[in-house]
Amino acid sequence: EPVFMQKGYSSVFDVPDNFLTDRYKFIANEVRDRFGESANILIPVKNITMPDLKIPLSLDRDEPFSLLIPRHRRIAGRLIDIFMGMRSIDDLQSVAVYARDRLNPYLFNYALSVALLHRPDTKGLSLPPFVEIFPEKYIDSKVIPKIREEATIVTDGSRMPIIIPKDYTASDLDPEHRLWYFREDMGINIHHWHWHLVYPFEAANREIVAKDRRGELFYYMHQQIIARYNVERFCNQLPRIKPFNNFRDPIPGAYFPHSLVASRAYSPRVENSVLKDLDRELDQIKNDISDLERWRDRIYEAIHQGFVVDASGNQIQLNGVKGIDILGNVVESSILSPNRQLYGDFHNMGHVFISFVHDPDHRHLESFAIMGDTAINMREPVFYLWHAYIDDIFQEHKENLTPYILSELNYRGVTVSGVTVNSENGPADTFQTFWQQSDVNLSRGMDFIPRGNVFARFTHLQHSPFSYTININNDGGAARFGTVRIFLGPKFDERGTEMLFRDQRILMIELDKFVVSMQPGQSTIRRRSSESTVTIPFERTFRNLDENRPEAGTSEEEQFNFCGCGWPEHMLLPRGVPKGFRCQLFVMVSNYDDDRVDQDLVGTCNDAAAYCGVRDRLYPDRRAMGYPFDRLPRQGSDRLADFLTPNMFVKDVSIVYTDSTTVRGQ
Ligand code: CUO
Repeated sequence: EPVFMQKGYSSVFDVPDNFLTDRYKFIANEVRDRFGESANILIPVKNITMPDLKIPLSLDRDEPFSLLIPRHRRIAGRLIDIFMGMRSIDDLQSVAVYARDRLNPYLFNYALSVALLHRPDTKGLSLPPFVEIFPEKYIDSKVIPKIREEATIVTDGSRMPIIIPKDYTASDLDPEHRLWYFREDMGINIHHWHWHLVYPFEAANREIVAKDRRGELFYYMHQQIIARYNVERFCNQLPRIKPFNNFRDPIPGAYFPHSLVASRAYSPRVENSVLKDLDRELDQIKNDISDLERWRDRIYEAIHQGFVVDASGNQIQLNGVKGIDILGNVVESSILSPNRQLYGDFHNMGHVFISFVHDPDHRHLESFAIMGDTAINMREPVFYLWHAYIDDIFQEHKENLTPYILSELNYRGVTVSGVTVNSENGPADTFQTFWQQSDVNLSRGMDFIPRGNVFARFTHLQHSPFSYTININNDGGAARFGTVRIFLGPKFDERGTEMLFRDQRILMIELDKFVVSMQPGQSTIRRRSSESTVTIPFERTFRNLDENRPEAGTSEEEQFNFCGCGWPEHMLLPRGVPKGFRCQLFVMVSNYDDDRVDQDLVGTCNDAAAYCGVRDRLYPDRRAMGYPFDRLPRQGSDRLADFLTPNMFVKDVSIVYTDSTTVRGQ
C-alpha cells in the first residue's frame, strides 16, 4: 500500500502548471496552497507529452455514460487502450491526473478502473468503492442537499448520518415495490457493476475479454440473480417473473428511480411503455426492433441445430463442454462471439432498446434510463424481465443436453448421512433474517465541500450467522477428497404446490462450495455461513466505510479490485416470511477427481469464485456451472427426492423473517 493511501495521511498531487485547465491556470498557486495546507504528502506528477485524447474528449463532461451504447464503448475502448499502453505507473498517473479534469467523469472512472484491474503493475491497488464516488446514482436525490448541508455547517466529528429512506422509489400500491430491498440494495448493484468491470465484453486488447469461461459465467451469474429474485418473489406472495419475450408487447409495470446522473434526473419508465425503432444520431444508434427479432431467431436456430456458424461459415458445436461458454458470448454478445455479424448484439442491445423507450429518436434530448447503466440497472424491475428472457434462451440450450447419468452424479463409497443448520439465535434448521442499518461514507462523491467524512445511513437485509453440520461416511479404505456443493431452493411454488424438479432446479440458489478431505469412516464437517465462496463480507463490498473507525478494513480486506466482486454477504439468503418460508437445503459431495483444476491459488482472491471466478486463473471447478442442477434430470426424477444419489442429502429448512431493525456496530 503506497504511503499516501494509508490512514492518517492526506495528499495532493503536485500538478505541472501546463496540466491545469484554462479556467484554473491563473489561480494555480492559490489552489495548491489551499489544498496543500492540510495535506502532509505532495505527490509529484511527471510532466510528459500527452497521448492523443481526442476520441475520449469527444464525450462531453456532462453527458451520462454507458458501456452498452456502441459509441460510448468505442470511446471507452480507446481510453482503456491509452491507460493500458502507458509505459510506467508514473506515466499512467500523469495521464490520469491530466485527463481527470477534462474527461467525462463516468467514462474516466470506468476506463481507469478497467486499466488498474488489468495492468500487471497496478493489480495490487485498491479502487475506491463506486458508491462513494457516484453516490447520486444510488440514493434519493432529495438526500443530497441534506448531506451537503450537514457537511458544510457541521464540523467533522459532530456530523450525524443522514438517513436514506428505504421506501423512496414507490409506495405499496405497486406490488413490485415489495422487492425494493433486493433491487435497491447497494451491495447487489455494486457486485453487478464489479462483475462487468472484471468481465468487459469489448476491448482493443483481446486478453482483457478472453478470460476463462467468461461466456458461461455471464450465463451463470445472471441465472443465479434471476433464481434469487424469483425466490424473493415467493417470499413476498408474488409469482415468478414473466420473461419479456415479445418485443412488440407493452412492458408491464413502471419505475421512477428518483436519482440523478450527470446532475439530471434519470428518466422514469411509465406503465405499458412500448419499444420503438431507435434512431439516435448522437449515440450513433440506428436499430429496428426487427434487428432484435432477427438475432433472436438466429440464436434459437443455432440452439436447435446444436451449432453456431462462424464468420467463415464453419460450424461450431454447442453440445460439448464449451457449448454454453460459446453461447454466452454469442447472446451477450462479447467480442468472443464467433459471428457478431450473424447473431448480432442481442442482450446488450435489448438493454439499449429498453433504456430508450421514453425517447427513441432523441426528440426530447433525453439520455438513457437506468436500464442502460450497469452500475444501477438491477434497481429497475424491467432488468429482471429482460434477464429472465435471456435465461430462457440459455435454458433452451441446457434442455437439449443429455441429462446427467448416475455415474456423473454419484460418488461411489461416499454417503451423506445428515445435515443440520445451526443459526446463532434460532432453533435448528431455521435461518433468521431481519433489517440492519449501515453507514456509507459519501465524502468522496461530494464536490466542493469541506473535507472530512459524511455518512448516509441505509437499510438492508441481514441474517444471523449460521453454520452447516454435515455427516459423511467414506466407505473406501483411504482418505478421499470431495467437493461439497450447497444449494437452497423453495419447497413450494407460488400456488403452494410442492415443486417439480424441472421447475425447482432453475430456482436453486448456490450458497457455498468447498473442498473437503474425508478420512475412512464417519466424519463431521462444520462450515460457517461467513466462509461462503459465493459472498464477500460487507466491509469488502463497501471497503473502507470509514477509514477512521476501528472495524475498517485490515490490509487483507483492502485487497479490493477483483476481490470487490462477490455477492454481498448480507444478501446470502432470501428474506423469508414471519411464519418461516419453507425451503429445501441440498448438500452434495462430488468426486474431487472429476472437479479439480490444478493451479496455484495462493495470493489470489478466490473466496467469491462462484459468481466471479478467480483473477488470472481458471474457474476453480471443472464441472459445468450450476452442476448438478444445470440440466434436466434423468427419467423418473419428478421430484428432488427422486434425483438423489447416496452422496446427496436434502433437509427441509425454513427462513424466519422478523420485521425489526438493528444498527450495525450498536
Ligand atoms: Cu449484467 Cu444485462 O448483463 O446486466
